Amino acid sequence: MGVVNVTPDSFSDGGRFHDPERAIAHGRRLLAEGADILDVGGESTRPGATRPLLAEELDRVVPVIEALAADGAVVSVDTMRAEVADRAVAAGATIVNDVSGGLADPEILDVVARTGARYVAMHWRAHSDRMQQFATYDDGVVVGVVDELAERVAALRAAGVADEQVVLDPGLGFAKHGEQNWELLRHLDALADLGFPLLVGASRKTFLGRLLADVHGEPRPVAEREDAGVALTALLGAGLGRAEVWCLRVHAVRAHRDALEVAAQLAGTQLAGTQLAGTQHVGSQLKETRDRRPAEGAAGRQEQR
Ligand code: PMM
Repeated sequence: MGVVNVTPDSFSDGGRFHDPERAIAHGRRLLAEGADILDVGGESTRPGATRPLLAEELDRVVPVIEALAADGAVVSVDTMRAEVADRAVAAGATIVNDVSGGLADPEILDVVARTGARYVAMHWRAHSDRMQQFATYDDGVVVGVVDELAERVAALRAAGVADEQVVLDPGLGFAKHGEQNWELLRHLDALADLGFPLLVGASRKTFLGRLLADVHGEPRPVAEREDAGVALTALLGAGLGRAEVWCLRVHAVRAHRDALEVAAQLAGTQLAGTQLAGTQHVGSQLKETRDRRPAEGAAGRQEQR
């Protein structure tokens, strides 16, 4: 999954693709690099971020989704808002990527149930302006994340969302401090035991920067974390997370794709059968979902993650 942030303030790509035309061009470039999915987002979720207005978010993402979906791309919308999810699906998105797992705007679950879109439920506790205050887990981060994602699954089922629509995500960097992210990555099997495909978003995040801190303890800057992210992709591809990862959300698609090719080759498997397991299979399901969609649509210094 390649990231297309249509935001003026994303921590990882700093507003470079804020203009819709540039965002569309960027999405096309990521497709050419081998992305299976394009994740279009209009709200930055870096720690400390304030939220855009609904109208701003819609203006940012809808034209980009329309253009990329018209190209035939599988598009996901990165939003916490029901209204944005609804309009995005009408514009051609087939996946709703909700970093709040339905907690920020519970009506998003009704949109997902009604449209049949795939739904990524990420582990989340609070909005970005205060989320790092919530990084306490009484029974450890793995148990906490698994239990809270299980609650989200119950809410999804109650709203009428089918299990086949659901993907789970540990939410690296969201209400988690450095080591907690590694703990989750070492125990992805505990999440996989919930019985859903997994999505992992580690790309360029601060826990990688902290790992590579300089002698003064300063985290490695965002622009210099890519190699560590690619190494992580290769190792997850090789199974070191102890579970199959259905999807990796990354910024520099080509390098990560190459890493997965290497891991698959070394393991003697086909890429689609390993790290991006089910991508082709799921891709055809997604296309069916899109085809089933009703024509008119269903209705100071900033901290880094
Ligand atoms: N991380 C970010 C945004 N959206 N979505 C999912 N499902 N998982 C993530 O880890 C995730 C996400 C923040 O990163 P960005 O600012 O680079 O987009």
